Amino acid sequence: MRERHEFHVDSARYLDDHGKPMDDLPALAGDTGRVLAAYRNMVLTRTFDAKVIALQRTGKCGTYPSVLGHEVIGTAIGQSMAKTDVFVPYYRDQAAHMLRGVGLREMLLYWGGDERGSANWKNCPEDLPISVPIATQCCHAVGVASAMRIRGEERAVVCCVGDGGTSKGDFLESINLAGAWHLPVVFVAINNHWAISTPRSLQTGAETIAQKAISAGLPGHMVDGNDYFAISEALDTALERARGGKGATLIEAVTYRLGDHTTADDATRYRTAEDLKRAWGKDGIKRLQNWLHDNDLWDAAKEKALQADSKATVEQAVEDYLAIEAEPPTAMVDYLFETLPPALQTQRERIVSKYRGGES
Ligand SMILES: Cc1ncc(C[n+]2csc(CCOP(=O)(O)OP(=O)(O)O)c2C)c(N)n1
Ligand SMILES: [Mg+2]
Repeated sequence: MRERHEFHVDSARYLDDHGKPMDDLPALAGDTGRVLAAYRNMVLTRTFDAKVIALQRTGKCGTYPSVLGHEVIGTAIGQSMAKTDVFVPYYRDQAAHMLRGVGLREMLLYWGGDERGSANWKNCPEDLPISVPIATQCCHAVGVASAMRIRGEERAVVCCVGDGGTSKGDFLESINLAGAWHLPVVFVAINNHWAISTPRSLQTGAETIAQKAISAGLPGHMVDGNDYFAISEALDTALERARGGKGATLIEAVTYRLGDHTTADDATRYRTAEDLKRAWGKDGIKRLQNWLHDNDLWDAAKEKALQADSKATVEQAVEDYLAIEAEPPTAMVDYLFETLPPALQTQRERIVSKYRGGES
C-alpha cells in the first residue's frame, strides 16, 4: 500500500500589469489612507534611490545597492509590521526602513561609509541595523523570534533575504528551526531574478523558492512583489499568524532588480535590454498609480506635488548629510574594542602615519 502526501504552493496577484483588478481585491484596498501612504512612500523611496546613486557617482557616497524594483515590497513590509515587531533586514530594504523610523540622512550616513548613522537607530523600534549579509540575518531572526516565544510576547520578526540568499545553509537551517520550534517569524524571500550576475534559473533547481518552506514544515506563498495588494495581504496574514503563536511563514515576493546590483556593478554585461524592458512593464509603482487614477484617488496635480515634495525631502536630507564632517580614517578601528588588540593597534599607527591628521 502506498500513501500519498501532497503539498502545494499558491501564488497570488490582484492587479494586472496596467493596474486593472484581475480578481476581487482584499479588504485592505478599501483603506484609502493606507494605500495612499504606501504610494507616497514608494515614490519617496525611488526619488531617494536615484539621488544616492548620483551622490555615489560624484564621490559623495560609498558603494550603494539600488532599491529600484523593490519599493512595493519594502513599503508593504513597513506598513504591515507593528511597532513592537522586529525587522531583520538585508541591504535592499530602504523602503521599509523609511516607514520604521530610519531617517534618510541616517541611511545616507550608513551608505556613505560612515557608521555614525547607527546612533540614530534609537528611533527605530528594536530593529537590527542595515547590514550587508546574504543569509546570516536569518539566524539572527530565529534567535530574536525564539526570545519572543520564550518571553511569551505577542510580537513577530520579519526577515528579508534575496533569492540568492535562499541557496545558503544559514537560510535553510533557519527555516528548519522556525518550523521545528513554531517561531513567530515571517521570512520574505525577495526574488528579484538575480544574485549579482547569477540568474534565478541557475540559482536553484526548485520551481519556486516558496516551496523550500515545505521541507521546513512552513506555509510557503508566492506573491507578485509588484502587486501592493497581494504582498500586503500575504504579510498581514503571516504576521497575524506569527503573533498568534501559529508559527512561521515563508513568502516569496517576486519582482525584478531594475538597477545594477550595486554602484560597483554593470548589469548590461550579463542581461539583455529586452529583459529589462519587460520588467519595467511590470513596475509596481506605476501599477498602483494607475489603480489610484482609475479609482479617482489620484490625478496629475497630486502626482506633480508628490514628486516636488519627495525631491525637497531628499534634497534636505542630502544637505544635512553633507553638512556633517567626515570621520578621520582612524574611526575604522576606534569603536571596535575598549582596548585595541595589538594587531589593530599596529594598523592604527600605520593609518596615523600614512594620513596626516588621521588622529581623532
Ligand atoms: C557569504 C557571502 N557570499 C558572497 C557575497 C557577495 N555577494 C553580495 S550580494 C550577493 C548576491 C545576493 O543575491 P540575492 O540574495 O539574490 O540578493 P539581491 O542582491 O539580488 O537583492 C553576493 C553573492 C557576500 N557578501 N557574502
Ligand atoms: Mg536577488
